[in-house]
Amino acid sequence: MAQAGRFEQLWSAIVDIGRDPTTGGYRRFAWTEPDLKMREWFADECASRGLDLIEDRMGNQWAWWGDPDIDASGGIVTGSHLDSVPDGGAFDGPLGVVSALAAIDILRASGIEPHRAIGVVNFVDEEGARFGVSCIGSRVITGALSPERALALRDTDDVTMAEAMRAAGRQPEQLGADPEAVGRIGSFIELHIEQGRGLIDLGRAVAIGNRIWAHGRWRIEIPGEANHAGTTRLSDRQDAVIGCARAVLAARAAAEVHGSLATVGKISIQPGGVNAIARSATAWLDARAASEPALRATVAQIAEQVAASDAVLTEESRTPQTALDNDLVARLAGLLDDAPVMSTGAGHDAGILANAGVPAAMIFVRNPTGVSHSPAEWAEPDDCRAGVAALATVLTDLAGSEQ
Ligand code: HGY
Ligand code: MN
Ligand code: MN
Repeated sequence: MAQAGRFEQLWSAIVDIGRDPTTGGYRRFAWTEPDLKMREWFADECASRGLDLIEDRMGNQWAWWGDPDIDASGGIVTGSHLDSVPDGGAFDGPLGVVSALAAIDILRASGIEPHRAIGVVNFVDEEGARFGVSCIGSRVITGALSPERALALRDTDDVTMAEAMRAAGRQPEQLGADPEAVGRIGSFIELHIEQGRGLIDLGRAVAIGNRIWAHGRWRIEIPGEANHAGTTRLSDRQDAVIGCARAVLAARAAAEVHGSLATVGKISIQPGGVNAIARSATAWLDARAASEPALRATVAQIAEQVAASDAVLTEESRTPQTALDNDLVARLAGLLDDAPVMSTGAGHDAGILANAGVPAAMIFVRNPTGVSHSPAEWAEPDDCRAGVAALATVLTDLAGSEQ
């Protein structure tokens, strides 16, 4: 199928950008060179399709086929993100952007003339891998995150987001809520690789996403007393790493009690000497649950447990349990041969937009490994093509068109 070639051609152009040759994982952190290369690739592909590319105040890239401003109800937008977690997989984010471009190619090859503008978006810094807060691009433009807080976020080299954006040739002082950009979205459909095993077990290539679990990130700061590892009696120690270990085990215990998920995937120990008892430690907690009460109870239990180490727990970001748009989900189910409908514990820009009142839904593509945020993440070419075909069907229907 000619269009299949377009998907492979798009995919092969980015597959090496930001990939670590030793782990096979990707390091495409916001505003770093790999991210800028992905943004440039996106701009070139949009230009080659005659799409009008604009950047909003946050640096999100929007490529339009048709003018979204002529229709008060806005355009039909699809897309996702191009940044990654450390050693992330190839598909988380890019599959949604590549599939959006490939779906437009299918519509054009079929002679479709959309009655409503169709947009493709690349949301900046969805993973929050560099500055610690996820979905920055969609949170800032919807007003869910203040520009002051966003610009002051720092990476592990103490570089602020403002400095990183400036170094990438952007004007961070413009950053802020962008009702104009958000107002152009009539509906948002995000295609994303499934980050779990649902579709394998169901034997289907594509599902529809209707709900996103409540989730958030908390920083746990544990104090200690620096001292010599070889001369300090155990009874005289205030070892921050012991407190850190308690936090990690408390997270797992609370998740087991409340049927939620709690993870500590990042720890920083100061000063970090092999023969020095740590003066402080920081652990970042990622907690998620299918319901708000379960998430609250999980975090409360962890907070209680870490208090014993005089630790301070601070919320860094939070997304409430999010129901995507029921009408849109039902319409997609009708269009996609009654594809299964499923919730996800993974956060997405679609969820941030939904919480800002934008009708949003998701399309998931089967991941035979069920693994994500890891180089092991995978999607078969046929399933990728099934995702593109599903997206093309949905865009054709939503953009209201005739051949
Ligand atoms: O963390 C998440 O759920 C998403 O990958 N940002
Ligand atoms: Mn992700
Ligand atoms: Mn993602």
